[in-house]
Amino acid sequence: MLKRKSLLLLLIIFVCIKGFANDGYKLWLQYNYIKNETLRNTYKLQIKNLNPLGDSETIKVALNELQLGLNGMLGEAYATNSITTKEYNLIFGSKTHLAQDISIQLANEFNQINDEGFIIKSIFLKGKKQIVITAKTDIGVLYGVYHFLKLLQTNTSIEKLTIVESPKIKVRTLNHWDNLDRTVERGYSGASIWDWHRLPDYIDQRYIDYARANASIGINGTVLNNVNANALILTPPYLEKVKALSEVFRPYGIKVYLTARFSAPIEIGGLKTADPYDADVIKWWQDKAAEIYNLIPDFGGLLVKANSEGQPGPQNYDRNHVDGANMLASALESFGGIVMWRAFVYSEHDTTDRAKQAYSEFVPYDGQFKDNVLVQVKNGAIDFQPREPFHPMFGAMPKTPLMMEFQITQEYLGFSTHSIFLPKLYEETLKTDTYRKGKGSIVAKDIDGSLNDKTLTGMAGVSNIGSDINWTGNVMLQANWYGFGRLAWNPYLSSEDIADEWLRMTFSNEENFVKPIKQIMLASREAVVNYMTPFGLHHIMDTGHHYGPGPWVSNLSRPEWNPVYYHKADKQGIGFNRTATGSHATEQYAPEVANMFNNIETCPEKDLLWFHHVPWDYKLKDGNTLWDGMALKYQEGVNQVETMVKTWNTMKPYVDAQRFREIQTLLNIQYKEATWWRDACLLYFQQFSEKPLPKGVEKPTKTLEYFQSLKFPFAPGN
Ligand code: BDP
Repeated sequence: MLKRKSLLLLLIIFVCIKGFANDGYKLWLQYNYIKNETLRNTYKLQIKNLNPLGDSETIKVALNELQLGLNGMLGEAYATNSITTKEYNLIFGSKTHLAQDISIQLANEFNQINDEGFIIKSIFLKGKKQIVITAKTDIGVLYGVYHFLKLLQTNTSIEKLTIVESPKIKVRTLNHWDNLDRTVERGYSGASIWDWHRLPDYIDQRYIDYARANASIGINGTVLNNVNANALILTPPYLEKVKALSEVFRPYGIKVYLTARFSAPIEIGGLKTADPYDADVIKWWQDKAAEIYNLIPDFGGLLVKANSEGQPGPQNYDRNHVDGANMLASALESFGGIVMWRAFVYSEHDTTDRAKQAYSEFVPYDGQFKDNVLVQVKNGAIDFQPREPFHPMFGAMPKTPLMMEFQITQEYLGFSTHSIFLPKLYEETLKTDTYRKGKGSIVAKDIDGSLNDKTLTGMAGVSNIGSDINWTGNVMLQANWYGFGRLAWNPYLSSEDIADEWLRMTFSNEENFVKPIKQIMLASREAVVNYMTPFGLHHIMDTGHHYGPGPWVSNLSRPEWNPVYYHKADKQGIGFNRTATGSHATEQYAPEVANMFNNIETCPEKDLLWFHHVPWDYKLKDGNTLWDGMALKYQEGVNQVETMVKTWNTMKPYVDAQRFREIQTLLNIQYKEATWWRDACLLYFQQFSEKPLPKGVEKPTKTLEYFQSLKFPFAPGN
């Protein structure tokens, strides 16, 4: 028996070393065999025995993960044993199960953690060295176990450990824009992973691996369905399916949430109205909540898109956002549920400036929402562009919990073909100063509640996950799922550290690999801004599907759906005047910020055309005219992708054949599409600037008419 086991292990090791096909399914939980013998032996010396405390489902999950990880990385078959027999135990369990002589040693650390936090500490017990992973709850222990495995995955010393960690944000969710027919709105990684038809009976292994991946980065909630909601999800057959998923996720600390279609009482309840003041409607939601909690006692709550892009909402009945949100919040509150009410609203009747509408509609309601309501705000005021200034709502509602909404799926950033490292974008928003309470009032402080002592806090990421074998359509984009989770745990982390650990866990610890690839990842966000929307340009993607350039589009029924509305290029110049001489959008920021944006001299050049209509021959800081500078930026973006391609091409020795080739192919496509963006945009804007391309910018090889003729009737995600 033992012999067979060791043979199997040898085989696994052989496969790992030889680098057989790796399809990316294992994400950052690769647990590759540690080839460096010295390091491996140091780890083995310090981990002899696994000692789980307690036998909850979560502790079983933690044990399984440790065995999977340690067996893979150290090539040992780890068993469990009782604590005192040997030294170098790895003890893991919650505080209630700890022996007194251990918990006494950790009293100080326990004071520093919250319910989801954890402690990893090297201690001495009866003169023998031990490592303890503990927490106030079993979920905390599981988070600690993943952190411990990460130490080994990133080849970090475990000699003298004192790690004390707690999440800084409470609600850390993925938002799946998944439909019940398994299409995914703005999804570029295949179909929905939720196999609704075969649920509740068939539990796909994917659900378990999805939960593992999320728990490993601290994501504790998942909204299963699209914000453009279908009321059917709230009917009994679907709730049974949701219940089945909740049971898979529970041991991993992940709660399920659903989106609520505001008109559900009419559509599935047979009522005549969905008016939040109507007694029958109120009762209908209360009964629905009771029905859900009866099936799923730890159900997280509801996410609502109301009165936005055609979705029904309280305004259909002359009520407001507070009326709608509070009605649902009342139904959920006795069960501990929350309402995440989205601030993504803009109306076709307001022709002034779409960027101003969410702030105008929501800020006056500050302090009126119930305690279990979060207002979920996109990072910028328009819509998930490659770059947007931070949303003016951040910091502006001191009495209302604002939940950050980032997009992980790349609706406006080239879909899943473009390898863009998004934590760089997230970090930029989180670290920006709102000046709402003086200097240092950065967005992250509003999100984690510290700016105004908010206790309910949250961050949501619109998922990029689908049925593709590698989950995200491109292995490089797994980093965005990973990075989102890490920032939801701690919004002060640096994107550089996130890239570093992700690369080591996903691919290799070889410095010759990590260093150059980290560099291209960190540059990739600026690259996409450069080749798509430099200097604050935005929303000039082709229409509907948002794939490829379409700055010329001007024929859509709603003005603010047309790219021309956003860039406003004419013979004089280009850009949207949002200053005091324009739409006045800058007034929605704190005075320090408003003044900075208002003045063309102090407005950061990265946001120039977001706030100003600028003459073509305006002198930029580097002495170039705006036209030349813009053209050079487009070229720079293309050059940056070329560097990405070239750098990746030299990485063959460090990456298994399959992932190497897939990423290489995708980067080549990205290069092609970056040149497409450059050529199409420059040819189009040149009609207005009437100036030649400056030296250093390659001549387009096709005509503007050619680019305008391109059609993509079946582009995914639309
Ligand atoms: C936009 C998408 C649309 C979403 C909407 C939203 O184009 O598909 O439904 O955001 O966030 O970016 O509700």
